[in-house]
Amino acid sequence: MAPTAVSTENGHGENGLKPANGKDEKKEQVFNPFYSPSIGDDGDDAYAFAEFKPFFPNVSWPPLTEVEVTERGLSADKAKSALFGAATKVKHLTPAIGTELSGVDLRQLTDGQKDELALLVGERGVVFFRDQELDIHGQLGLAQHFGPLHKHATTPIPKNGLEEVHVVYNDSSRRPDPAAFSKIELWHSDVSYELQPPSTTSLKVITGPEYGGDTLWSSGYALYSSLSPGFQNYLEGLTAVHSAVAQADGSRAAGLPVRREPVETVHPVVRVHPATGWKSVYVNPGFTRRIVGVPKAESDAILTFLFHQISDNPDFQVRFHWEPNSIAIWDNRIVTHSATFDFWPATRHALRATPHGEKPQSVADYEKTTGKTALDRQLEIWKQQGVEAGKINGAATKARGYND
Ligand SMILES: O=C(O)CCC(=O)C(=O)O
Ligand SMILES: [Fe+2]
Repeated sequence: MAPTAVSTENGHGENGLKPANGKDEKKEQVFNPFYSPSIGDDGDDAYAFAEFKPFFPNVSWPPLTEVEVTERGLSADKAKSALFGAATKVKHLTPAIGTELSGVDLRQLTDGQKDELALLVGERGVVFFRDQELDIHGQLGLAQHFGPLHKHATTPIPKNGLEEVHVVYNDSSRRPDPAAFSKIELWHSDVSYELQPPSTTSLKVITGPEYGGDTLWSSGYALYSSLSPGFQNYLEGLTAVHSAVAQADGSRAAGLPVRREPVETVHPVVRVHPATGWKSVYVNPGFTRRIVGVPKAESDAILTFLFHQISDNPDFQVRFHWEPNSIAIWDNRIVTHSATFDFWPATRHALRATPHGEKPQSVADYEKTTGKTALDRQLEIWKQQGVEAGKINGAATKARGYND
């Protein structure tokens, strides 16, 4: 297969492995390491988190079926008084995306505070916590408050067999090959090809480098708000195909099991967050392959443009430097993310818990089922701040550029 499409979720493998059929076809096979997860580790069993090192069980799971999800953010106190009341500091990191909460112990949250957290993550895209003692069982329990847990079809689970955990692991024994892929391909929304892609997803770093290994998130709300009204309207009527095929092919090419057959699902290009009611662009370089019902060249041009806005526009992004015991909780429905791979030969190890969200709702679906009007986040924020788009006190402000 030509390396035209990519999958991620921390995908780095190595060259020259035997194909799954056991035959030595090395010479004929084009092996793109970007498609394939890390295999094996440094063999250090004395490592404190050895039971969470990557493991690829050779099992077979049936296709996913529809599951019921209750949007917790809809039950939340909009002021988030209980959650913010427990925090010593609430620090927004950029206007578009990202908030760090200090002083909160995620083990102690009440159900009401969890609902408020769901809403906060739905508004801010990603929320960060440091010094968290929450263990993986607590992390799974928190995720389960937001929805039924997702099991990944290809990425590693921990050696202790917890099938709902997605393991992110790199050590000195595998050096990521920066020549194998372009950075734009790494941006993704987790498993967006599923019928009910994830909502409020958490990642805890348990071992990490002193510097390097940062993760970036980009806001789909901000991307939507940045577009012209005509283009927003055009995108709202479109759907796109999201595919798990390249990710599964990558695993098979590395001789790894695919635990569930890959799926392709059509989702709206603009989806509405059920709790905030805000519109967000829902495509990502990792898994979105084409826009349905438009000429291929048009689909390619639009997706390329949107993918570049996701990866190139720093005004939509936040970048987080992890310490051991940092946890990020992001809403996969309205952000994309990308990890950096600049830390070899250090070890970086993290565990993810991933709840299913609802079936993505288009603007038309949302407005029909709720009777509400879907909104542009930026216009709503400006309204709260007492300004209209481009105006202060009713008078047009002069646009300015940047020419330093
Ligand atoms: O390693 C990271 O920071 C993120 C990896 C990733 O994409 C994920 O776990 O969803
Ligand atoms: Fe991811």
